[in-house]
Amino acid sequence: MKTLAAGLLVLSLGTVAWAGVTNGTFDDGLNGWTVTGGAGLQSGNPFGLPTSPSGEPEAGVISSWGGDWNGPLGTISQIVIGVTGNQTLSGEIFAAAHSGDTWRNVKTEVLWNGAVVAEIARDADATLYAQDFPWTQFAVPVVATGNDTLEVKFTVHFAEWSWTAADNLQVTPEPAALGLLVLGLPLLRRRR
Ligand SMILES: [Ca+2]
Repeated sequence: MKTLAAGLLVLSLGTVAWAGVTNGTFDDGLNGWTVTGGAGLQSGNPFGLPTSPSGEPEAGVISSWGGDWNGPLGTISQIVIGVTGNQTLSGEIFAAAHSGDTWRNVKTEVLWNGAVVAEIARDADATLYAQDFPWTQFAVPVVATGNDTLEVKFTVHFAEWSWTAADNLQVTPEPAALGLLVLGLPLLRRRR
């Protein structure tokens, strides 16, 4: 009986792990993501990119003199399935540029169903490099329908160096929903 209960618990945890963002930490490379333009997997502090708070690898665009004035130089996106209702979208984002021309700016944007829900944008700076900037952690409320598009856009503008990156993208139940889940666990235990 105990084995059966444990098996059911593993099964339910497995289901929970499957729903939501696939490979949001990039531990499995870029699997699960649709990648466009110059976006790619980043690891080993490439060209000075600081390690993300949750740990490398990260995904992003790092470029010397590259850019696009008409949009992002690269994107990553995926369809988030199996999650509905009020959720919290969280993650870590980075943007920095090294150039004497401040207008060679950079931007990392996180979009949920096409709307920007988190972003970091910075002018270029002639005296600063990637390691002089912090990663930004964000957590924003989103409404999930069970079939939602998560996208990150990396915009760079021909600076001598541009670093844009993202990591640890997760969708988790908002605190109220999480409370219900925690309340439900003792009920399950009693039923055994
Ligand atoms: Ca990571």
